Amino acid sequence: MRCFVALDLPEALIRPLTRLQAGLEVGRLVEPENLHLTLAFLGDISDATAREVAAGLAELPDGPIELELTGLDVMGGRKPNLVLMDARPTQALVNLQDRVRRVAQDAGIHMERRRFRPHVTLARFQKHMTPKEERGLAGFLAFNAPYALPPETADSVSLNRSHLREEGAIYEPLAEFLLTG
Ligand code: 3AM
Repeated sequence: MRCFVALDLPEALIRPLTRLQAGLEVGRLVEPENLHLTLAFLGDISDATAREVAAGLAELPDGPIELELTGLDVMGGRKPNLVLMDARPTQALVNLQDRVRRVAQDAGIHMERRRFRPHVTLARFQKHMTPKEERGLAGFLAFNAPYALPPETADSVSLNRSHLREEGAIYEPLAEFLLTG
């Protein structure tokens, strides 16, 4: 199973994000129920390993965290393939990500040492954007450039399975863990 661990978004952030997405007329939008902040991508793991990760995540509670989305950006170099909202890498968020990585490593998963850039993906583009998509994206960014949201409390982490489909990935929550314990 292709799995990842995410910080679930508070309702109060989902509404403004879907409103923002509505202005993006190109690319494939992430469905409201699929909006999330990835804490760790686990890759292809067995059921047994997923259960081990779930057991570790159940030990996570350390209190809810403040999640602040600070700005709209694109990722993917000269040919961006993601539109995202960056999250402020607060100590609490970085610590949470560290602890989730440790849970994954303890379950025997090899974790790549990539710099953590916390973000919420809003839309994805095909590898090669059409000129129309490039213009649409440029217009959207120019119109919405300084876009930040006030901090909101995030209180749950989920273990998800990602089903890759031609029409886009479908995320299936396998387990949810409240940070409030
Ligand atoms: O939802 P976001 O964009 O944060 O990009 C993938 C997505 O992140 C990421 O895991 C999330 C759920 O699929 N992902 C996919 N393959 C990955 C990989 N090989 C990856 N992250 C790191 N390494």
